[in-house]
Amino acid sequence: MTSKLHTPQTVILVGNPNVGKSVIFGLLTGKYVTVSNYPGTSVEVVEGIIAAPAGGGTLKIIDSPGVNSLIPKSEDEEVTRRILLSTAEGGILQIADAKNLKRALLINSQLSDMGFPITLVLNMYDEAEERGIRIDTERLEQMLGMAVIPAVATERRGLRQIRRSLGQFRHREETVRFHPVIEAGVAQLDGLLPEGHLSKRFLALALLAGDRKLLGMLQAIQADLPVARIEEIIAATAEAYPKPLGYGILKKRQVWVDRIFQACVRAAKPVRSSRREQLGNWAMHPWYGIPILLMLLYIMYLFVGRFGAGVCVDYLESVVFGEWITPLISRVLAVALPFRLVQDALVGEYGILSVGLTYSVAIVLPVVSFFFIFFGLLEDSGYLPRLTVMSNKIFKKIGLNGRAVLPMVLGLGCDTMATLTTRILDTKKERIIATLLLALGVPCSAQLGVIMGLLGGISLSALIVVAVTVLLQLLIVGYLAAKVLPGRSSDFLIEIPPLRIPQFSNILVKTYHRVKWFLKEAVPLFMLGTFILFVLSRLHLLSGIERAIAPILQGVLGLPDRTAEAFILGFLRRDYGSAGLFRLAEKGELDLVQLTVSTTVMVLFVPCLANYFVMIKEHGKKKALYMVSFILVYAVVVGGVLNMILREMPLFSGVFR
Ligand SMILES: Nc1nc2c(ncn2[C@@H]2O[C@H](COP(=O)(O)OP(=O)(O)OP(=O)(O)O)[C@@H](O)[C@H]2O)c(=O)[nH]1
Ligand SMILES: [Mg+2]
Repeated sequence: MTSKLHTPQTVILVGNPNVGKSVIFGLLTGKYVTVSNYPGTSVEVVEGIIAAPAGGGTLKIIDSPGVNSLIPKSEDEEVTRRILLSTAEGGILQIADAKNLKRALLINSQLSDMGFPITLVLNMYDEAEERGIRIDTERLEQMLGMAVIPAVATERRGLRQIRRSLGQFRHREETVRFHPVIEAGVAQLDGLLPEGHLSKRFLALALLAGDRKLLGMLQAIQADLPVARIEEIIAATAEAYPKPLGYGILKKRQVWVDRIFQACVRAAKPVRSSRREQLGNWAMHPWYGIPILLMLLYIMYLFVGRFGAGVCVDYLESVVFGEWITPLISRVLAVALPFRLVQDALVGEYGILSVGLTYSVAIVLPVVSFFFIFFGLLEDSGYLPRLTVMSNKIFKKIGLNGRAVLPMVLGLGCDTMATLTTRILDTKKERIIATLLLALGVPCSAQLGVIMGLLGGISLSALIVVAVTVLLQLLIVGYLAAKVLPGRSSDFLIEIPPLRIPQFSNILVKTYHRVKWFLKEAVPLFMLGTFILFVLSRLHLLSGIERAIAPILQGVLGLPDRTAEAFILGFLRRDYGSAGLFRLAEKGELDLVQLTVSTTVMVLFVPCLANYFVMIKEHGKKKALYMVSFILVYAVVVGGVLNMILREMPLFSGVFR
């Protein structure tokens, strides 16, 4: 094999999912990107600029979503392929999980075929060593014709070599040769494909392997692409080859991978599984997994609900805001701005400060922060993919791949982000169902915290009724959507990372960034919502709106008119809507049944504004509108039925007395 040195302007971090690309990106650029212990953390491309190591000029570093193949199956893989297609002068820093070298070699061979110069980082070397895996890196360098750097990103081991390597990528020119029939097809396609920086050999192989989307993308580059002729060649090659072409190409690559793996990797006798591994296995067991899940939920309830929403909120609301901040502001305002209207707008019944700020900072913020810490621990431990495996059976019943559990659980952090994460799902149908269910019935951290802390504090049975009702709706709607929507579901496949002890610093940084995000995105909306209520009440429109929807509120849901306020706030953010309900309950305007019904409707109610925008971005205006209209009607119907049951059935009314 021949190789030559190459200095690129752009360095793309590419690799299988969950191998430490984002940790390395963060170390190289100093820029924050989310790092978690489950595949599919990064779903979008992030860029950073650094000074070129050789001195002079800058380098652009790009972090990409993890891929298992460069012939994409899911949207996140598509994102990575697109960035490879569009980066002209690029070097690849391929990040591999040293204990899973075979998978990395497979994409290494595809990347080489694309024509990129590459450096291979064997990350997670610590875990490979623990498992008795020995890699002959010199031999690997020779066989691959590229630099190979062992690294432990979380301990910064290997970082200096990685930095130095950024100036020097080696170009490998020859890779796997395929069956003569396939090679003949490649040669024929060669003349028809557009000149570009991606090698025509790779394009031809991808087309033969059945990558339909690629043809469209190439057509966008070259309008007069002889599509018919290309399809003819693909068909003729497929005809002449005894097996599916994609299979033949993959098999040959695997032979190449195995040869290199055999030559360079020595595995000691497999060590007996450790206690941590055992715990990891229990966590995904269909039976043992359940007590573990319940225990975690209970710990979460104690940590977020009792401590965060109880102790911390009490202190912040009654002491910090109630005794210090609000009176202080009122006093200052009385002197500085002695206008009744301004004072009302700031500290009145719908005051931006006395209500908007107090509610977002004194009530929702502490709850959300505690949730973020707990959730970060779950993310980094590697529990979430195990939860996915455990719940796969149920999810399969409702037509969703078990992988969809991940976006659902992430939705508890933030539905908007989770809607983006649905990209890891393989089929359109699954993405739509997951997006719909997220918008329908997965409360976000803030709303969950508010409900758990406040409703749980009033009545545990009410909390359980809300939870069971909402879960039931997720199952029903998921099941029906799977039946009604066209399209297919895919097979379940997820890699299970080892259980890891979360890194304190990562939890801290992650929570900090999430809290910052909350302050920046949510708090202004809270204030805006309060202001809208203030204006509406001043213009005497609020009572008009309340009267207009009274037939639904009173007639169907059995709720007082004032709850309209909370639902108006709910359009902006559902957590704020829920907080508004509790405010009414505190004032004695809602009884327990009404609080339970309204809380349930608020969970099922329309997604928050940000989530709605992401739905439009991902699925288009029409589908987003359909989903939201459906959800709105459905929420009211479920609330109506729940109201009837709770009022009429002695079994339930007993619980609520
Ligand atoms: N033990 C060990 N853990 C590591 C190492 N590098 C990264 N990790 C952990 O591996 C997990 C995944 O890291 P990420 O940087 O999010 O991985 P990624 O490749 O960006 O993942 P995706 O974006 O999902 O494709 C995190 O929990 C890291 O803390 C390492 O060298 N050793
Ligand atoms: Mg990542």
